[in-house]
Amino acid sequence: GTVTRWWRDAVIYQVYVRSFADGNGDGVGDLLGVRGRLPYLADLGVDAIWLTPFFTSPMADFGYDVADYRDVDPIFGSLADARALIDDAHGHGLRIIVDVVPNHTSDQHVWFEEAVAAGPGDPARERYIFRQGRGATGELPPNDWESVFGGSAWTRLPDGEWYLHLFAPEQPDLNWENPEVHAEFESILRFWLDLGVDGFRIDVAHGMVKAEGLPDIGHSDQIRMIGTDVVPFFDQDGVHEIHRAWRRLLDSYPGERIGVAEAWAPSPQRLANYVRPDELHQAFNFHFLNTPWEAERFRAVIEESLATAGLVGAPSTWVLSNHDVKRHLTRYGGGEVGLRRSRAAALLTLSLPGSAYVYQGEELGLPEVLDLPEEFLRDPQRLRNPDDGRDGCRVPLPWSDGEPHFGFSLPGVNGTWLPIPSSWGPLSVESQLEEPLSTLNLYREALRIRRERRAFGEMPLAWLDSPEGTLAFTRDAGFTCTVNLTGEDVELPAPGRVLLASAEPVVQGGVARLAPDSAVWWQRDDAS
Ligand code: TEU
Repeated sequence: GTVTRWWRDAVIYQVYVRSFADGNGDGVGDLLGVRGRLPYLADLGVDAIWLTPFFTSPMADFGYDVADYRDVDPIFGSLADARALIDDAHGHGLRIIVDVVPNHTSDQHVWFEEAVAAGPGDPARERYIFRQGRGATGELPPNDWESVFGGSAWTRLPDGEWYLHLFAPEQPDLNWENPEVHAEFESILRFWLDLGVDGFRIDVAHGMVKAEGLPDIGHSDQIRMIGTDVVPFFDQDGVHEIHRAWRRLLDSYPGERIGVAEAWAPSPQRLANYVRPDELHQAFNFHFLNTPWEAERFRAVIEESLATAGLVGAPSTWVLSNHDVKRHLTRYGGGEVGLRRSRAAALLTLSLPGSAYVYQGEELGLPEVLDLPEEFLRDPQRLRNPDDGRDGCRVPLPWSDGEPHFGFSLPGVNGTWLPIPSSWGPLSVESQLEEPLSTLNLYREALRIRRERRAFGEMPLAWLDSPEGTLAFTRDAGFTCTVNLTGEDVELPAPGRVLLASAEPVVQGGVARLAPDSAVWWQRDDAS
């Protein structure tokens, strides 16, 4: 088909299906709910939607434990709903990316049930990673690997064998040494490609291949957010063969279907290996997730990311938040300061070269919910660290102030799966649409300007000299972005007229006074 390279500067909106919109009135978001809100997403101005897993699942990890990759969990709807959603989205000019989870299945996947029933030595166990334990009676795990969610990465069955799970015990790791696993996943990808999806977000794309012999690590502090450690279960060279095979499969379909890697690699260079022209199209750039609010730190991350992107010829893919991390408004200090900074961060990331991911609710300036009642907390990651749960970034969206459950659910519902804070009325979509300077309108306007300048994403960035604590760079024809990351007003020569601002600067006699923690998009009028 025609090569549009649409993904190179696309803005992709992450829908956490469970918390986006509830179409059937059970307090849990679903595909029908997403379908009903497609006009909102089209109007917002994003190019594509990434849907988090909606496949059949016992929900031990809220859908990242898949029991049937070719069907929809009843809580989210049906296969017919998925078809209708894909078609409607395309009707609105929105592409659909689905989440594929190839590192592990659910423990209720038929393959795992067969493996457990079959017993030691049976070929059914070779789809997973089963081993004998150590110690006199095999009472110790086969090696010292720890699960990302805490505790040993091994669980023992009553028959004495242990199975590997890099995440929860309900998420047994598949054995990618087994050709049957490859064949099965290629068939799953085809299933969704045939239904018309435009690509896949590949969960734990760095994890499928484990080092030969499953060697011990020998030290405990194993996994970090952006791993600097080399561990025998992440980022093994062999994983690239899988992604190359998937790229060939994607390329055999018309319309540029993409793969985006959720990969954690020990260096930007190692991460770049996932986005070679014969491999995946994108890999999330997670560096902003732990960049403190300091101009020098942001500049360093941007420069390093652009340099790596340049090396591999694939654009960077900026991320401020997702369903696994504390929302950036709260990371940036919360309250008024957090809001100011997150609005500025939006204009900064949306004017960088490459593609950007927007996590649902960041366009509303939602904070992390830090005081959810104990009885609602069910994220398995809490096992590892009670303060590190991911529930607070997964609270349902407020759609309208006046309605029960802020319009997330239908009126008759008792409650939403996580309660929406009563203070969120003014943050609702409806309220913000009426407020010209709202965060939602800031995003809508930014995305409109981006879309008008189709070449925007591909143009190189050139830094301008600017006062300490600020960033300034130009892009295409006379466009400049300035960011003031200090808590004070800062003056600099006005680089044009104001196109859009997270907080309006004062411009007088060619000098611009930038408000604290603010970003401004400027246009030089003499530019062609
Ligand atoms: O996340 C992979 C992953 O490594 C996360 O555990 C991440 O490091 C952590 O949550 C950061 O706090 C993916 C999914 O995004 C996540 O929701 C799943 O729980 C996980 O895979 C297992 O499928």
